[in-house]
Amino acid sequence: MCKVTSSTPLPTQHWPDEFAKRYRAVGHWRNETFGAWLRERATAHPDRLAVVGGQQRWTYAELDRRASSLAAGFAQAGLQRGDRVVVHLPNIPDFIGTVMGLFRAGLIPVYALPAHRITEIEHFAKGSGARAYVAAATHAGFDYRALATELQARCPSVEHVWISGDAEPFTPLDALYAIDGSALPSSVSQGSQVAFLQISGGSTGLSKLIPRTHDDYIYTLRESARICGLGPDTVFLGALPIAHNFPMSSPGFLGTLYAGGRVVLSPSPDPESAFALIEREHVTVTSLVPPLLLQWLDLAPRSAHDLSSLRTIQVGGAKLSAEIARRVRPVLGATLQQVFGMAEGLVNYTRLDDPEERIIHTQGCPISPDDEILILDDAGQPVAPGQAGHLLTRGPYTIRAYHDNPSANARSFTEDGYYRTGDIVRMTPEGYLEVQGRAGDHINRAGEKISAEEIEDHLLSHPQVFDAAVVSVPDEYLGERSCAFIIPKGDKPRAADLKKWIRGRGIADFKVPDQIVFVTQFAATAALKISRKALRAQLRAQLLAQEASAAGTTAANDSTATS
Ligand code: AMP
Ligand code: DBH
Repeated sequence: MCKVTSSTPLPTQHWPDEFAKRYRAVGHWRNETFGAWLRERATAHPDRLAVVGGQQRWTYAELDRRASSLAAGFAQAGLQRGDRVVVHLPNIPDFIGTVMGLFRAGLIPVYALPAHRITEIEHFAKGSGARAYVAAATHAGFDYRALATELQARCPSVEHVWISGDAEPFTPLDALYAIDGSALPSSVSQGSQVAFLQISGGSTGLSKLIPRTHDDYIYTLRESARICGLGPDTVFLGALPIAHNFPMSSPGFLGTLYAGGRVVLSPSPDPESAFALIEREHVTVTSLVPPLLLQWLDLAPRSAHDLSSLRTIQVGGAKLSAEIARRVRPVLGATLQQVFGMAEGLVNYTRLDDPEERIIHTQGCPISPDDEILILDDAGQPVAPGQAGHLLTRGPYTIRAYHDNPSANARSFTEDGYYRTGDIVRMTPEGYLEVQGRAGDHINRAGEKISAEEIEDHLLSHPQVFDAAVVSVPDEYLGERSCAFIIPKGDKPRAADLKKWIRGRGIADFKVPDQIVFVTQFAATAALKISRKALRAQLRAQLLAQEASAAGTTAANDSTATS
């Protein structure tokens, strides 16, 4: 059952004064807000197309008008400045209309992915103290209205539900668009206030909520748009779910709108849908995760669609192999840009004019001259130049704390405010980062991060599971897949039933283990003393060795070194 709103603190994000002063003095933070810059763009070029999706084509003036209508509608319903609203929408114009409306009203969106289900949504609603939920009626065969009903039963603090599309029994979002919001101010917020809560990939346990301010996020939009060469001619294709931080802000749909360009939304990332839109809308840039890039590279040579408008293909979210990186320009005729970022802040880009080898082999360098980077060994000492170590960072757009989560904050931040990214990187002499792997135990499945612990907890509540360990396994296509090792209790369950059961727990499909291996025990030695981390490493090594011998390979598989 959800906590009531009043007991959930208003999200904040603070940098120590000396940092905040400096970030303002050098012009990173300009007290710009989302509501205000949208109005400025709509005034400067009202008739330019801003958002294209489905049958809809909204100009900047139209987007601005819709944002005001929704802002007025949310306020009329009783929502108050600072209230949190879970946004659970796919790639449709209503996503952008909704978040812009929330910004204008000083409400705080909490971004959920379309793949999330009741368990995750309840966690977000509860953790943020949300008072409202906005979703599409259906998407990809799933009915979000049923989820909304369940959510309200579990979380009475979620008083309002608005639905894009056929809303019964809830209120249609469309009804709010009919409200006249023209008397509202363009913004009621300050740059230093929290604009939204982003979701962490969940390195340990459940996802954490990431409060980002107008000042810090708009700084990344402005600089990302500059680094990526965006302007009025830019046509950005949102192919990945745009609730992800990458297609949202690096530079993503928000960076594109900030730069006065056009956002085209693809309901699905598959190359068939995307290629048709690229041809029709003359798309110039898009962002992909490595497995999706593989699909695009595979289909492009056989596709009848004209892709010649593409200038930049951004790839990030998970490590891109140099071999695949090399194919981007010859096959897609566009410049590859590697993007290594995180919803907590730090974003690195290869620059468009970097030498080809640097674009192929590195994951870029930070956005800001004020991004501070530490690469430390296990003992917390700086590594020698060029050596691999733990990446820690702080800067003008990297958070200093998660929302309302003291234990995660104690783990994830140093006393002097550095964020422990969990990534293992090395730095080239030119100051570019190469991601080597990560220290933690999450699974990076095609860019979606899955916490091993979260899935183990689900498995452990199954009556026929005695113990469970979930590990990442290298996968040719996904980058990594998840494998659950299970010690059964009593009768061994069937793997397929276990998967079905875990899906029935109401979690995102990408979290359901790809592979299940039953074992009679875990470590043969001192099982009680072995750490979870060491156990997972051991199980992964065993599996890889078995697979290698089954494939007749004699070479030791060393891929665990990076995991
Ligand atoms: P999240 O916490 O969900 O925002 O995910 C951020 C994490 O994704 C980073 O800390 C990295 O582990 C991973 N990641 C993002 N981009 C890349 C990339 N280009 N190469 C390798 N790993 C990446
Ligand atoms: O994986 C990510 O979270 C990510 C990748 C690229 C990200 O948040 C970003 C760029 O901003």
